[in-house]
Formats: sequence, C-alpha cells, structure tokens
Amino acid sequence: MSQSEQERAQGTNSISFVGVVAAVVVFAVALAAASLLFAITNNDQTPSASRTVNVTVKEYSVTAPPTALAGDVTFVVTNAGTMPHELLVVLSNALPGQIPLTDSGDPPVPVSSGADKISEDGSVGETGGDPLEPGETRTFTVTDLAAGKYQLLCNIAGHYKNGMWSEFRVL
Ligand SMILES: [Cu+2]
Repeated sequence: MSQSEQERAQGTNSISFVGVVAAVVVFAVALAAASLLFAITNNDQTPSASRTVNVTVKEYSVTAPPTALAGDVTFVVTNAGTMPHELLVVLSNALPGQIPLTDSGDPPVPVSSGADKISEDGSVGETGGDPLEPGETRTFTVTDLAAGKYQLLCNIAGHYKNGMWSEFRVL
C-alpha cells in the first residue's frame, strides 16, 4: 500500500468512525426522547390504574397491592380458596392484623365472651351479600374512598385472627 493509499484508507476509516459516532448520538437522543414520552404517557395512566385493586382471598390470607389513590376505587375480589370468604375495607389505626376481636354473629355484634370477629363500624365497603364461593370473583366500588390507613380483611368467624388481612393505604 502506498502512502497515499494509506491516507485514503485512514480517511475512509475516520469518516466511518464519525459516521458511527453520529449514529450512536442520534440513537441515544431518540432513546432519550422515547423514554421521556413513555414517562409522560405512563404518568398520565397511573392514577386510573391504581384505582382498581385486584384482591385474592383464601385460607388464610388476603393478597392485594399496598396502596391505591383516593377517589372512586374498584375492588376486584377473587376467592382462590376452598371455603367461602368475603372482603371488607376497614378504616383503622390498629397495627396490621391487630384490630381487636370484640364481636360475633351475623351481622356481628359486640359480645362479652367468645368474640371471633372485629367490629364492622370502620367498614367503608365490602363484597356484601353472601360470602364468595370458591372460584367466585366479585367487584365492588367504594365511592370517594378517602386517604388513610385501612386493612382489607375477611370477617367470617375466626378468619381475621387466622391471617386474613392485608395492610392498605389510600394516598
Ligand atoms: Cu375468610
């Protein structure tokens, strides 16, 4: 290779190098723009997404997201267990799983002994009616659910004590 051929070759190489750098920069800018667009779009969609709360109840647990946004919140409750369950949304400052058992019966009323349910005074919404049979899914909406500290729980006799609760904050 003569010196002029080497210069041309180097020249070609440096043009290619500049081309690659330019392509990388264009790609990076496009990626940044795409990320920004996604962030904006995603942010717009977040509020409605977190006003739908999917809940699974079974022996003996309540599985749900830890938070939702205040407003009209829809709960989609599925009984994945082998016995009937229900779901209540209860406003409470008690520690998770520590709401006192004071009641019994259906509807629950205070009792002096043999309590196996919590008081439903703090309940702001529930599946209602008959408990959900195994495999059943039921939806209910709490209108204007206020910010605060809640527990999602099953108040069938003994079920709360056995672990059917989930800490839930409305933001
Ligand atoms: Cu239950």
